[in-house]
Amino acid sequence: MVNVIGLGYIGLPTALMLAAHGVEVIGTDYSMHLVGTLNEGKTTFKEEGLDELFNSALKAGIRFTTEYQATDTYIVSVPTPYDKFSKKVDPSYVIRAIQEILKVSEKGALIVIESTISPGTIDKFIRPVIENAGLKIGIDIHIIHAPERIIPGNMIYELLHNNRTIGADEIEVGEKVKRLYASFCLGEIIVTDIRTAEMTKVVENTYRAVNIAFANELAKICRHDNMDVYEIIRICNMHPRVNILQPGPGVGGHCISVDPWFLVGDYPSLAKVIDESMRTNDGMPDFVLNRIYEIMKQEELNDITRVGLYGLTYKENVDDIRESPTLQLLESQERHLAVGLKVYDPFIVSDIVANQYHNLDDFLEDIDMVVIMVKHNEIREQMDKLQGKIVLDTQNICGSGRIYHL
Ligand code: SAJ
Repeated sequence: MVNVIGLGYIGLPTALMLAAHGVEVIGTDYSMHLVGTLNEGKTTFKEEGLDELFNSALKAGIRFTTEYQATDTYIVSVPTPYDKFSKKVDPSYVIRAIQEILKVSEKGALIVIESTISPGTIDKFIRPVIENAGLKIGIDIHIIHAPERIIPGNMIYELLHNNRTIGADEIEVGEKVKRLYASFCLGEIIVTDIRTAEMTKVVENTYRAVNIAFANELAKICRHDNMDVYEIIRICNMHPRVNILQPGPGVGGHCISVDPWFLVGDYPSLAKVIDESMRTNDGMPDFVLNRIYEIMKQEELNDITRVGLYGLTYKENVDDIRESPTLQLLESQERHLAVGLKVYDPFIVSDIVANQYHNLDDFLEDIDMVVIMVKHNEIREQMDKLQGKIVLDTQNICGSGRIYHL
């Protein structure tokens, strides 16, 4: 039986996928509310295909509880926040999960950590926890790192199809965990050592962050001399060895905007390009706020309360607002004492910011200028509603009209 610890964005789909493919699974989360919701037969976030997978897993007998289970295999997918000042990973949730596991685990149990951790975390923080409990790693407990790689918005497909990395101390243990994931994973599964697995995960997200920062920097250069950054990137990407990502209003989510900081935090004098890239991305919400003021001036709009931000989530078609560029922009706006921007997002039903709307038509009725922060399908499908509005399109999705870009 596999006990999946942490039933959030990664743990839940992973637990469901294993259960739906014939593995006996019990999911554990410390939140009674979350476990209660799952036990009522409801999922806890929106993701394409998640509800169907949930039903298959329920039929296969998956169970949810707040208790850690006595078993021989654990998958840990608890959050790993980072400290905004030191830029270092905070492994406390993982440590606590391991401590709880050690109280009930069978001798020789496998503990697979899926949570993203900074390179060296297992050596520095996890091994000592096990050793201090008087247990021998490799005999009493096996520690494995199998970092998740799925992208919110396409998680279920990627869970099935992405290649995976498994880091283990002994090859046989790695192969055993590989067989577990191969119960559903159609991609290639590479077995390597733990340090390499830790590093590859952070490097993948760092590569993407640096690429986006490059695109954001190009957007600023092009703005300076009124060039079309999108056309330039489009043409450059026709070169067989160039693949530049898209500029945007900032980089959010709990991955690309966080993981690269682990490298900056651990190697401050070495990770220079990464450090500068992260600052570039983090500066984008302010860049958008400046664009808003510029355009208002140009269009002779004096009332900031007639400007609305479309989109609160960190990216399109998800309901996750962690590190959202829109929230960062609103924070900056408060610092500038220019409070009053209106906000709407079809994925956010509860009230989380001031001046928030819950209906596209009401939102549009009350504003003269729309800032498209997120390219949700809803707005792509209802572009005609933007007619007559001034639009700052940070996502390059609008065709014609009084459109401004980054
Ligand atoms: N973004 C841009 N320009 C782009 C692409 C994205 O500005 O061209 C922005 C998005 O709007 C968003 C942010 O970047 O604010 C991050 O979004 P994303 O779609 O690039 O990535 P995440 O954070 O949702 O998921 C990433 C993925 N990593 C990689 O593709 C290397 C995913 O595979 C990882 O599993 C996930 O991080 C994770 O959990 O680590």
